[in-house]
Amino acid sequence: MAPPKEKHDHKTLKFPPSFLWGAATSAYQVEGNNVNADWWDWEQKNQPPSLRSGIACDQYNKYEQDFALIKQLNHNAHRLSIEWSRIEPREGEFNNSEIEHYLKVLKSLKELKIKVMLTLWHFTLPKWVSNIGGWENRKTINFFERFVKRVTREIAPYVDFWITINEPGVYIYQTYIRKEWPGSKGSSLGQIKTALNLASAHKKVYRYLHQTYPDKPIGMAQNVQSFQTYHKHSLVEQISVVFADFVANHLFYFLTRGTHDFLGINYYFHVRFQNSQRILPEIEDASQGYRDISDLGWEIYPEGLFDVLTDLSDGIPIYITECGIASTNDDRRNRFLITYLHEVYRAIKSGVDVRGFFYWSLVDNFEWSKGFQPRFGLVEVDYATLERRIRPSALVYTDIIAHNGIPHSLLRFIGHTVQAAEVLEKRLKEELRKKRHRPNHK
Ligand code: IFM
Repeated sequence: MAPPKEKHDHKTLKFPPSFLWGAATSAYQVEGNNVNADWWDWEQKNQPPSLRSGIACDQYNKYEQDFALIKQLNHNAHRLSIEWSRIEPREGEFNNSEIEHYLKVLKSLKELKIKVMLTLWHFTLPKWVSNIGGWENRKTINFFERFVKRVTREIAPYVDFWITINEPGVYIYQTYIRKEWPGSKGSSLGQIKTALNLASAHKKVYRYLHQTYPDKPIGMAQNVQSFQTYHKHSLVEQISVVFADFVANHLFYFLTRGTHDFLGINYYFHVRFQNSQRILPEIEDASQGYRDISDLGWEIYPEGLFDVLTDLSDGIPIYITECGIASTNDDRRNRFLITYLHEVYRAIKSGVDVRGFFYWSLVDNFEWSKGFQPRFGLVEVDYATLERRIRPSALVYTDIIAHNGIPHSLLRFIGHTVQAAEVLEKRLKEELRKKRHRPNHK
């Protein structure tokens, strides 16, 4: 595929040639009317109408329009998923017209010369699978494998990279620990079974795809997080960092070792452990005053991306399969893109083999139990009319793509970030000073 036309500028921080630049979505979050999925029923029972997915962005019908935007914005790659519950709405009954639909979707990306990264499972299950216990039931592994075999037979010619499973850790956390998502039976054993079955499903499907389509790299999209202690010399906080890093960032890779052609990394979270009066340390709430945060209260911490990339790098290529910010008025997205990509650049310069970046998300979409309020899109969706409007930050990303790197003209934003960081640092110091003077501060 011809790379986007590059602009020459000696001061540009250049990325490797043939770097993939794109955005990501998932079927349930953008398509609309996925009535055969477990989420659909759960929403009708548990969520007020404003938090139900409904027609979502209607991308099921508007995919050509959205893909034209991808082209217009100069992306050379796109990550998307297919919806199992559409393709196999009842056990063993495959809906050919839905397979046809996805063939059209994928073909239209290929006609635009866009590299396709396809996710085979992104959080939603057909109702009939959820009725037998979902991923807690070992049978789901074989059902998933059968689905993958059936559908990839047809769509494989239009796919360049496979992602087997999206964010197994987040799925378990939201379903079993937070209990904010459908599927929880509330048992810790269920949690463990789910983790092991997801790992087995990845391995099974990896082996099948690897053998059948040897030229198409396969990975898993993992939510990885950067961790930090709040007080450098707190042993409890140090232990928490090591433990959390293993569970969140390494456990799934460990369970599925040997079955990754690349590491797919979704990066959103920087976590600071803060020793408290309790036995276990607390996680600092970044929205309490003096951190730079997104609309969801998630800390904006670009350096964490450098840390996880250098930590996970072990010779396997890495694709950043998701990284994005919820910002309704788009005010922080420019700086987000530049500073996070600057960290990717630094990681590459340090020897990490990063080969692509997929911003989350192309368009605003259904953010699961939080509904449509969080706005992650490079493109705004007006949910009343379903009209799409390109946000200014999308053009900053386009500029970066056109330079295949960060041009000098954009680097000045990083200067602003340094200033902003200094302001935050002063506020933090002040906060710590106040804390030290609190009578019961340890
Ligand atoms: O919207 C989600 C996506 O489904 C998985 N990764 C994180 C995104 C933002 O929360």
